[in-house]
Amino acid sequence: MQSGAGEPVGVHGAATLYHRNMIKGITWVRAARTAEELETLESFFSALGFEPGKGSAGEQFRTAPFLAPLGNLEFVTGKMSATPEILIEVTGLEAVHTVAENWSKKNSAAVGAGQNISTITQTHWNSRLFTAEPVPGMVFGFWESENVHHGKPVAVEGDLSAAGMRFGIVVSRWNAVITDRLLQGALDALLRSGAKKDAITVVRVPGSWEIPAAARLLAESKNVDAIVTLGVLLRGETAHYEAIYTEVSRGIGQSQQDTGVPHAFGVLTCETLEQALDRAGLKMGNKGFEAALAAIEMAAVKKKIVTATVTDMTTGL
Ligand code: DLZ
Repeated sequence: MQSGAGEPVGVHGAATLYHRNMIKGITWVRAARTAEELETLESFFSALGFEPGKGSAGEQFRTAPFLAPLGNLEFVTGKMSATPEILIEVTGLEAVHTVAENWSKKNSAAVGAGQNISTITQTHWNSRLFTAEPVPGMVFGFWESENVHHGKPVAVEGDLSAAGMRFGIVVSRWNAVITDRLLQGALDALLRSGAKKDAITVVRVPGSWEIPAAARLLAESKNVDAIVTLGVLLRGETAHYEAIYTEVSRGIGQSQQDTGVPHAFGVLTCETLEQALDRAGLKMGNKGFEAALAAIEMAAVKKKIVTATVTDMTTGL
């Protein structure tokens, strides 16, 4: 069956049509009993690295959404272990467990928190799981499949561990009110992902125009595994905006291709300062953080591809 916007896209048996384009996502809503509980939950899920969503608030309520890249509904019959209703699939279960335990130790004074991170145990569904109860009565299961390809097409992918890697960040001073925030975001992502402070070199350049040249010098120094480029070009305030943007993006791309060192692109192109602020941490995430994650992932992908054997590279799709 042809797939198109809004059309049925699949047939299971004779009559089961599903409309992939109409289903947007799953939101599980759970009421915190007090504002303090809500704050504890926010603190817990932030510590675990969940991306915060855009919450809402009124006179009598406030929401704290957290986003995950994937959501499923799953129904079960037959053998059902005492599994929490909410299961969060992760990669690196031990690392997540450590973060949860550390959070728990720091927050033992919070409402009921501090006691309830279980040990990691084996499940009967070929996975390992631990449970966390950051506030009383709200139990979350964190699990990792023993099949590393669970739930995803088999592919060579980089993970998001920056441990043992070296990074260069090239950041422009032009519009520093924005680029400083991008820099903070990038540093936050690298450090949270396990990079050491002394494994990060920050190079400041006058404006975006100068980013490619500095990035290339860094890449050619062979002292970094990946580079994060950060700048902002404001259309309204930049004469020859198109020409500058084209050259900056071409130069960064060319440096990446010529040197083989991954360069993440964190140069914002915005109409206004307000738009740029939104993308530097106010309303639309922090593009510096995102660029740094891309740099980590690409450095890891490069390492895998370079060191892989033919068997490693056979994805068996
Ligand atoms: C000159 C200039 C202008 C007008 N606008 C911007 C901008 O919006 N963002 C930016 O990063 N840099 C700008 N610059 C500075 C140039 O990138 C460059 O630093 C100078 O032309 C000196 O070579």
